[in-house]
Amino acid sequence: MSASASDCLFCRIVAGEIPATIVHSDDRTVAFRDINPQAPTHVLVVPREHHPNAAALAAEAPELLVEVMRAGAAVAEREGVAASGYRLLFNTGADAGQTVFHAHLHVIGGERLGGMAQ
Ligand code: IU
Repeated sequence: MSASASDCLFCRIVAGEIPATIVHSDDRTVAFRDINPQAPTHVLVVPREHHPNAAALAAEAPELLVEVMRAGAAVAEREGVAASGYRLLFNTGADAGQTVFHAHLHVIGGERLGGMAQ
């Protein structure tokens, strides 16, 4: 873990150096709209601290993983998708399609979702 990584896109969004549409922010997490949404609601929740993926986050700061999940649930409530259902997803590693190596929780919903993939 490190507080931030200068070459990490999501650290730069957290720091306000790259614009994003922020939908939630607290002292440990930030949530913003995915630039390439896969459903009507597609938000990414990230810890402010840099952890490369969800497994590292779970190992290094399990209480922060809970905060990320809690923020994801709060975003789903605010987006109006909690009652109908939504998906919380961590892609972990290249074979899963992880492209940004700062742990991020996808909050996806707003329509009937197919399959298991993002
Ligand atoms: P993945 O789980 O690592 O595949 O998800 C990365 C997501 O980050 C993906 O859905 C992108 O559309 C999204 N994203 C973004 O929201 N803003 C960006 O500047 C970049 C990627 I690059």
